[in-house]
Amino acid sequence: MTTTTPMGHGRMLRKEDRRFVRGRGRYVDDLQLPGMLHLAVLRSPVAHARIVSIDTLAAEAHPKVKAVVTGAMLAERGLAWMPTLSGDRQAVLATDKVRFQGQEVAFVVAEDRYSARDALELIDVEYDLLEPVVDVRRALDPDAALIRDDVPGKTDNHCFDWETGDAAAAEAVFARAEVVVRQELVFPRVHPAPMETCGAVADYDRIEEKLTLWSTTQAPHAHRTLLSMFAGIPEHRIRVVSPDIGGGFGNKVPVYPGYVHAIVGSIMTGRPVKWTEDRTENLVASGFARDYVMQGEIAATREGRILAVRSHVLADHGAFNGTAAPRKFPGGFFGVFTGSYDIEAAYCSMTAVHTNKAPGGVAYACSFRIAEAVYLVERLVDMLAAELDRDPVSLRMQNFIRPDQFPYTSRTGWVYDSGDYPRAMELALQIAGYDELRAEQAERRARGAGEPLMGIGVSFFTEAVGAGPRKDMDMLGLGMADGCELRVHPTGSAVVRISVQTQGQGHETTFAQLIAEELGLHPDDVDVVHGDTDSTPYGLGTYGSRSTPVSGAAAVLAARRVRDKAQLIAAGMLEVAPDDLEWSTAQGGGRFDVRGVPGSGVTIQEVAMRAHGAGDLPDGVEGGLDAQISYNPDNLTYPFGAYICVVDIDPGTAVVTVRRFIAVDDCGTRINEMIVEGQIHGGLTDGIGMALMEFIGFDEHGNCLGGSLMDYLIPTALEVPDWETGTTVTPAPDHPIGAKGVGESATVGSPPAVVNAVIDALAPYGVRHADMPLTPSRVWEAMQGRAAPP
Ligand code: PCD
Repeated sequence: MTTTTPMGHGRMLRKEDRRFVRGRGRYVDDLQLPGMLHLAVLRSPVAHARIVSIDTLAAEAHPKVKAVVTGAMLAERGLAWMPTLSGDRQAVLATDKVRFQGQEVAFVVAEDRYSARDALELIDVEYDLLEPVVDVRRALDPDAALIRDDVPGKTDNHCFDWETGDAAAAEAVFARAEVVVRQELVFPRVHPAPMETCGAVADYDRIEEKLTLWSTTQAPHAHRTLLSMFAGIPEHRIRVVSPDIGGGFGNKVPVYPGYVHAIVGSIMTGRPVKWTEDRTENLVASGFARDYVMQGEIAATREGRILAVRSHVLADHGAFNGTAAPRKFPGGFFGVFTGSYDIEAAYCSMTAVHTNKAPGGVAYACSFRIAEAVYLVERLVDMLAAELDRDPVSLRMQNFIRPDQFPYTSRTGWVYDSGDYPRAMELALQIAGYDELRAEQAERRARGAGEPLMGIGVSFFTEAVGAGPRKDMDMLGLGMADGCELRVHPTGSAVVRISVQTQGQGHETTFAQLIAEELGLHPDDVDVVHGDTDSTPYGLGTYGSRSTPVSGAAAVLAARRVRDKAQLIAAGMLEVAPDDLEWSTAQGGGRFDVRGVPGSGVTIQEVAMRAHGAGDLPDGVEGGLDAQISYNPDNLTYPFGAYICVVDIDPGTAVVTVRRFIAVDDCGTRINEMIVEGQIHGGLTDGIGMALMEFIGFDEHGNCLGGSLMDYLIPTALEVPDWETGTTVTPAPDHPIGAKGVGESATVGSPPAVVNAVIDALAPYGVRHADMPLTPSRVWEAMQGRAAPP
């Protein structure tokens, strides 16, 4: 359904779907290079153990095996440990100890995938078992085993401490507050679980001394820099290509040992080497998300004026800190935990620890820990509403930051750029028919036992997305800016090269639309090149919904530069002053006309031909029609939204059914309405998954209990309702077209709406809180021993 083309912004089918729906996508595992070998990884079966010995003789003797590599062999070359994007270090292969179940211990390169896997079974590793640290609350106990004895001087399992806000100010407000609500809230360990697992093909050319790495990365340029610094290969001799990606969701931001294995394997054998994870490897050993135990407190007056929010977070970062967060923000953007409310004081302290679990803490569809922050404050506000016997909507309305307060500096120092919260909330209420829903709920409760327990949950969120600015934000010293390079060809079609990397978001469509809108071209006449470091400008990649806020801005500004140059050329062609020209796209394409004389001028295509063609250009104007930009944002963008979830709980089985879900999102100007809706639908599905079923658990030995999709449940079409969406548009003041990021909004905003709905349904049982995932057994437990419904 294409409704508002020919040009620029609006609903438009995705260009990339022409190949995806025909099965012509090209993913890393589709690559077949001549002479390519296959790599398999031997992983630790235990969570914590000293490695006594590794015997690889039998594996080496396998007829199809080309190389067997252990940590000791890497250590000789200084490659046994690599830096993580958060400045920790991580074992490429274990040398001394294994520190989580699934950790990489050795790898085999063989002629085919089956032989490589078979040979793993021929490797004999002797482990000396150590006590594992599994319970995050016990990680700092004096008798807890020391996990990171590889770090000189380390004596306990501390990862980092961090704080934000004003402790004294918060304490003063809490001391005098009339009402204080406190609750421990656990946001459990979950996994992004992209459809495509991680993988790579490395091809080291010994003649050219050049490495090409095709990999499932969300950040090809950052990976290239990190690999160069770590492996000592000059950066211009590394080409990282991220082809089609089957979903990233934050899982493909870290540099994984497997990528390095493939590189080492190729250097050793002189042949291309492919590594592809299976599902269990992806779930057990690649970047997880969340895993926060949060002590939340909210203070208010009896009239419902929220005064302060305070929290302490115990964060489980696993064996190595595999988070990718800007360096100054080890706790990510958790600082937005004051939510969408105008309050007097806030404070958060965070203690992050190591445990014998997979490394991670990746931002799974949230801009660096914003999902956790929003969950904290939105649960607390609901609990406060219950405490004060207030409607959760009216309590939020009373405390919202008002439209006239923007730009608004929060108590933790974040400058919210723009917003109109009451308008979004009201639209959600209207779509939901909120009053009728409450009336229906009252009726059902009055009818009593046997009725499904009906719950209505509300959440309101504000996100901070689009990292940089580079002065505040970097990873490993690399500033968070993004590049764009635009070339308009003589016949007026264009190629735009961007530094961000799409994983399904539709950049090949939306970036073409951005350029088309600015230059008056049809989006089909603009091709988007991305994901190849050899042919795109530098930038830090796609995560934290930063592509539109950062790279999208770069694209618009590059197009405007091209248009400015086109204006000079057009003025020369028409023999008038540039200021006498008027730009328009009203007649189906971009053109410059002499002011006040429509139709008198030249089209953008004619200008493009002149820019490259015969004849003189105005003085000082170079030939060609190109521009290049590296965009450093002034601020983040702050999308927001109002969500309402309606659930029914079967009182006999405690199964939760999401009956309706209303989502009003404001991401400023929308480039492609249809893509934005798709992003929201996907994110809402993620949110229902986290709220109701997703959970990576461990037994007391540190065995991962979520290692397959039979155990780690993710939602399907059967568990989700028909989404009801609504839109408000509050343009971002610092973005050239007013767009804010949206890719993660729904994942961030929806879990508290679902949990609030479930708790609301259980109100007659006196249930105040229950932790995610709200599986039937958890809901059932919450209902036990409590008052039955009337
Ligand atoms: N848009 C529009 N408008 C506006 C905004 C936006 O249109 N205003 C669109 C664009 O263009 C794109 C999309 O939408 O296409 C999105 O965007 P953004 O928000 O900017 O974002 P990005 O950066 O692009 O992306 C990223 C995100 C993230 S971050 C995540 S998680 C997820 C999301 O994205 N992932 C994914 N979504 C998605 N989808 C898909 N399909 N797949 C995937 O994987 Mo992270 O941090 O990584 O965790």
